[in-house]
Amino acid sequence: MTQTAALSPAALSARIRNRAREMGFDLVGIAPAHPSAHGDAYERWVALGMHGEMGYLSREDAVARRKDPAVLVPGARSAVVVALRYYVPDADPAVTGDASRGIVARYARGDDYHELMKERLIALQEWIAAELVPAGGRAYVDTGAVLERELAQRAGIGWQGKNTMLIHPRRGSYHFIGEVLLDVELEYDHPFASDHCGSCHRCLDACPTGALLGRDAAGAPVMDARRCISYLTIELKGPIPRELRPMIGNRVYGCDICQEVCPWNRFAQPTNEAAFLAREGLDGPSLIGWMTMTQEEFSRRFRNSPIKRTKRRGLLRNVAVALGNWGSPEAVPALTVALNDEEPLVRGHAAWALGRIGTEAARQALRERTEVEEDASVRQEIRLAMESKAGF
Ligand code: B12
Ligand code: SF4
Ligand code: SF4
Repeated sequence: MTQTAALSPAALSARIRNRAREMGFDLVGIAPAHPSAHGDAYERWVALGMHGEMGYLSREDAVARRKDPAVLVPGARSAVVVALRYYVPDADPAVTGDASRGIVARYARGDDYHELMKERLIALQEWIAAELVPAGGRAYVDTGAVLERELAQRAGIGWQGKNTMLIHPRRGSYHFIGEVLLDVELEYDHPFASDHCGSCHRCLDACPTGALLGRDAAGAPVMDARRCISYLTIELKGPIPRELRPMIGNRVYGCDICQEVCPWNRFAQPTNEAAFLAREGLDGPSLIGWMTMTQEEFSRRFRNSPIKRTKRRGLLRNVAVALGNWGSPEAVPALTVALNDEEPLVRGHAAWALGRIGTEAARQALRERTEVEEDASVRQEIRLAMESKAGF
């Protein structure tokens, strides 16, 4: 412990802000850790079932923690909230319009941010306790029961746009958020009070699945997560609802559309974290190449990558959907391999894609698989795929 005289809350906050910036965080704000001002809005959202199968958002104990940081960290009085930018420009902007290639959301092209940010936040917390004040507390990034965007808004970092993202007026929204909850009193930033969306509704118009529902009567931006491509391609573990598959296009992991169209991201600064730069092959991968990826290749390629979250079967499910949306006969050989994959989830989505392509070779592959397929859900997919085209 190298602390000397007790510092005032203002002096503590000034030193913490400086230290967080020295550690590489782009934005930092400090807020009181009082209960959520929007806890009832959150509960309404959950009651409407808009969280889908993300059970961790609706568990009673987790809801109580989200509504009050002091339930999560007993004695919590302050939140040091940080944001770290992760924007990576497309190496080849033509990818977006090339349906034979997949689009991976920018946050997932490099290393997993959770560990990197958490380590840095723990180091910040340890520095505070060693150098400034004997504070107790805990660091969180994404996975804690914390309403991170509300805390960031309260810490003055930005506002929540109609796309539900936390947006900084000069830096945009391509930032991860993290926080340290502390049991000491600090000097606080002013909350970010204004809404800079105005009459703009570009994100609502651009969302391919209609997941963004605009602001409710209280001004909260509302998303039906069950329709969001990010949910469908990452969080949903089972089959993607058939009616939503055509709307996913070639987004194989997450989605950035409502950020790409947001005018506040025009001046987004590329990340300067080497860890967040796109790994080789993640900037517009060939869908056909990915469709036949083995478990060994998946494990090697996605070590310490956010993409490992879906496991191989989830990623290949998404790739099959994208190939079906491409609709090219060139995809039939790879989809035929996938139709015989060991994972029923992959086989079922490959069947759907082959049904969309509908060539004689695609139909032949489906017919052959029907002879041996034993899984009821895959048999159903094959039947619907065959019905979707004439000739069966
Ligand atoms: C569940 C979740 C998802 C779900 C649901 C997203 C959603 N919009 O709710 C899915 C899987 C769809 C998702 C997608 C993405 N996510 Co996500 N996700 C989360 C997570 C874990 C919880 C969010 C949550 O609680 N949602 C429920 C809603 C109701 O809560 P909320 O968005 O905070 O909304 C609040 C407002 O409605 C507010 N409110 C109420 N009344 C009022 C009134 C006014 C006037 C206002 C302003 C607000 C307000 O109260 C609510 C609660 O505080 C957070 C991390 C965390 N612990 O917070 C990351 C987080 C939000 N995700 C993040 C990211 C990066 C993404 C993606 C960009 C990834 C991708 N490229 O695919 C997409 C973006 C999609 C989008 N437009 O949101 C970042 C966002 C950073 C930022 N700048 O905002 C976070 C913060 C993770 C992190 N630590 O960096 N995500
Ligand atoms: S991330 Fe994509 S699907 Fe989700 S709300 Fe934004 S535009 Fe819609
Ligand atoms: S696109 Fe327009 S409405 Fe949507 S978040 Fe950005 S400024 Fe707000």
